[in-house]
Amino acid sequence: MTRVFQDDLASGFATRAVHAGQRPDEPTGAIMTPIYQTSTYVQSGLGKHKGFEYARTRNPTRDALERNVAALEGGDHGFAFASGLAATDAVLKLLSAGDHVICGENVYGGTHRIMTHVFERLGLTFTFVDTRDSARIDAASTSHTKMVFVETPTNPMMYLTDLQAAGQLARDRGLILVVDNTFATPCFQRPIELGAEVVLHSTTKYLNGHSDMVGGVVVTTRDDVADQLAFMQNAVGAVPGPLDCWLALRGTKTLPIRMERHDYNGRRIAAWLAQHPKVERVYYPGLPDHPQHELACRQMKGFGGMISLELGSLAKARAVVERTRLFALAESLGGVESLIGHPATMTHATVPKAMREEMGLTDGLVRLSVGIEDADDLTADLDQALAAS
Ligand code: P1T
Repeated sequence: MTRVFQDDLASGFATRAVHAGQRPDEPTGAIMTPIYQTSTYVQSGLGKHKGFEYARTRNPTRDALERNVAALEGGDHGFAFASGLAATDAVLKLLSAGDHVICGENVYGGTHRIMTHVFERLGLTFTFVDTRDSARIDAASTSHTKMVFVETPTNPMMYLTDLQAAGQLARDRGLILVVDNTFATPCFQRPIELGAEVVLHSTTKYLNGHSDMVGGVVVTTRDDVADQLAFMQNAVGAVPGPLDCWLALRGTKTLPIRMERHDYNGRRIAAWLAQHPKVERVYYPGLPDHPQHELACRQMKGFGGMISLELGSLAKARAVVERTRLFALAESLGGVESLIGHPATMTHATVPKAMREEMGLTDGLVRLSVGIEDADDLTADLDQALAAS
C-alpha cells in the first residue's frame, strides 16, 4: 500500500505537483524517479527484502506516482491501475454480490458498460439517476445501497453534482461516495475536501496530459478501503508498467500550468461558440448561462477544456467532426493537443439510445477537448468546419 509522505501535504498545489511522492534516488541522487523496469527484486534471505518482492505487488516508480496523485487530491493512499476502467473495476470490487450502487446517469460510456455488462452479471445492482438533483440520490437509496458513484463534470454533458450535498448524504447513510475527477482534475476540484472518500481518475487524460499512455488511479482517505484496494491491486493484477507510471508522473509535474491554459482556451472557445449562429447550445460550466454555473463557481477553481455543443443533427455533427484540421477526430481527451469527438457513436455508443437521449446526449452532440494551442487558431479551425455544417 502506498501512503502519502505527510510532509508533502504542507506545500502548495504546484509544489506538490512537481515534488510530492518523489525524493532523489538513494543510490545515485538521480533527481527524476528512475523507471524501475524490473519484474522482481533479490531477497537477501527468506523473508528478508527491502519492501519490494514482486512488481505486481509494488514498484518504486509506481509508488512515486501513487503518492504524488494522492497528495494532489489531499488523500492518504494512492493506487495506480492499468487504465481508468481498471481503476473503476477495483473500486467496484470493494462490493459484493447483492450490494446496490447509485450511479450518475451520465458517466463515461465504458463506466456504464462495466457496471451493466460485467458487474450486474456478477450480482451487483445499479440505479442510474440524474445526480444534478441530490435528492434523487436519497430517493434511490435502499437497504442494500453501499456506494454512490458520480462524475462531475460529466462526460460529455458537463452536468455537475453538488459534492458537498452528496458527501453529506453519503455520510448520513453510511455509503461510500466515489468521484471520478478525470475532467476537473485536482487542480480545479478536490472531492475529498468536499466529502468524498474515494476519488478516481483515468490518468490517460489530464494527469498524463500528453496522450502517450493509458492508466488509472484511485485515491482514498480510508485505511480500510486502502487495505482492500491494495489487496485487489495485487490479487487481480491490473497494474500499470513502470514506464507508463513514469510518463504519468512526468505529466503531473506540469498539471497546474497546463490546466491554466486549458481553462483559458476553454473559456474563450465556449464564449465564442455560444454566439455562433450554427451552434444551438453549448455545455460548459464556465458559461454564466450554464444552469449550474453558480455551483461550478463554488466547488471548482476553474472550468477546464472540455466543451460539448449541440449542432441539431447527426449530419451536421458529422460535417463538423470530419472537417476540423487542428481538432483531430479521436477518442480520449485531456492531452495538450485538441481533439473532437462524437459521443453518440464513439465514447457512449454502448449506452442505450433512450438513456442517451434522456440525458440530452443526442446524435447532434459534438465534444471538444480543447488543448493548449493558440485559441485564435482553434476558433479559426472550428469556424471553417462549422461553415460546412
Ligand atoms: O480509458 P481509460 O483510461 O480506461 O479511462 C476510462 C475513463 C474513466 N472516466 C472518465 C471520465 C473517462 O472519460 C474515461 C475514458 N474516456 C474516454 C476514453 C473518452 O474519450 O471519453
